[in-house]
Amino acid sequence: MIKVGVCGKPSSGKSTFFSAATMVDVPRAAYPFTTIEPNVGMAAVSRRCACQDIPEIRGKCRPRNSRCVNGTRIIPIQLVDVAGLVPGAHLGKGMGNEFLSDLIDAEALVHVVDLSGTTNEKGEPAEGYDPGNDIEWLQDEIDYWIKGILDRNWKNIERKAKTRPLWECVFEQVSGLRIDPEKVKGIVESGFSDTLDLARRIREANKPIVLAGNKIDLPSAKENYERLKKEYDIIPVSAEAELALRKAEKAGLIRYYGNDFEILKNLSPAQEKALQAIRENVLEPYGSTGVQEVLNRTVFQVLGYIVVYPVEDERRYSDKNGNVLPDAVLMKKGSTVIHLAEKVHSYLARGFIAAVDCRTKRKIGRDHVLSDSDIISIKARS
Ligand SMILES: Nc1nc2c(ncn2[C@@H]2O[C@H](COP(=O)(O)OP(=O)(O)OP(=O)(O)O)[C@@H](O)[C@H]2O)c(=O)[nH]1
Ligand SMILES: [Mg+2]
Repeated sequence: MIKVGVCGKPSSGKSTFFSAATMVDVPRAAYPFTTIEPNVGMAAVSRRCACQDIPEIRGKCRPRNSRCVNGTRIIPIQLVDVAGLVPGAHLGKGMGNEFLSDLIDAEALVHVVDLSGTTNEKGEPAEGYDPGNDIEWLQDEIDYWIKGILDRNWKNIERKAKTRPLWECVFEQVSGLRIDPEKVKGIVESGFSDTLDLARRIREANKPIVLAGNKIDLPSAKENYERLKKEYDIIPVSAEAELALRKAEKAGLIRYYGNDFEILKNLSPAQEKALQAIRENVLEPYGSTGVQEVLNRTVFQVLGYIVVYPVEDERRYSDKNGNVLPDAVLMKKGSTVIHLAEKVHSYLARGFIAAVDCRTKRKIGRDHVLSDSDIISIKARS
């Protein structure tokens, strides 16, 4: 399963983002280092469901590994929330950077930045702090953490490299990062000046970072966002608003549509005021709270995943029990039919005979490259 890490300075709203995305209740508070041990939970990405394109099955999905809600397919991913990082963490400041090993196998990082300027670089209360200061140094701290892994093992790497290619020995030490060996080969063979340089290039290839500009509900965040969006690709987010809306929905108070909500029950004046403020300060100006947008952008745009629907019955778009579009599988762009077969079940790959593109009813071979929203039936000897 895809794993995404949530990181940033203390009090930027990482745990609130995590809670809003997973609905797992974890401690959240306005003092630094509320989180020390990592929180792990299931979040989801969302995409228009393939059932929407095919009149016979529209709205008839019976998913097993995901959900289809009003024509949107909701597919689980794993989210990890960790302690806050501060500048100089690699020198032992704050909680240090060793806890980043909780993110070692994350495929991408969401960097939660407090755009409101109400907390300083250590996450302490402040006024008029420039969040522009928080964007770049986090990358350096991650680089130093990877450098730490390399340095601890460097003697070993050098010794082994006497008889084997250097890149292989480097790869062995960083394979926990779930990095593609070919990428390590390319980086090592193109030359590097020191282990920090090597670490930086491994991070760039291995841990893309998506910027979540949090606390956009606060008036001071708006100004900072308008200024910083010219320089950075930053998504406006209100983790707190998303959490409030999802909790209100869970309690049956509202129906939440992502870009707006409908009140279902009589609310107290305070509840109504709070929800109306979310509508005016977040949903209307920004179109959403940004939490789902951050996860979708991370998985589909930055990591380049597509959604593919494997089925057994190509006419009914179902498994053998008649469940329509039972599974939605996240595959890397460029994956082929045989990659899908391997992912669904090893016997499908071993006994592969042919596959059918269920939309066109055409036969396709093992090396056919998959497209987003493909519905594929694989025939194999059992
Ligand atoms: N206004 C506003 N406040 C927020 C938002 N997200 C989080 N906060 C507040 O910011 C404070 C810190 O939130 P946390 O989620 O605990 O922050 P964290 O980054 O996990 O902090 P540490 O675990 O200490 O590193 C809390 O008081 C939250 O209520 C938001 O979107 N808007
Ligand atoms: Mg936290």
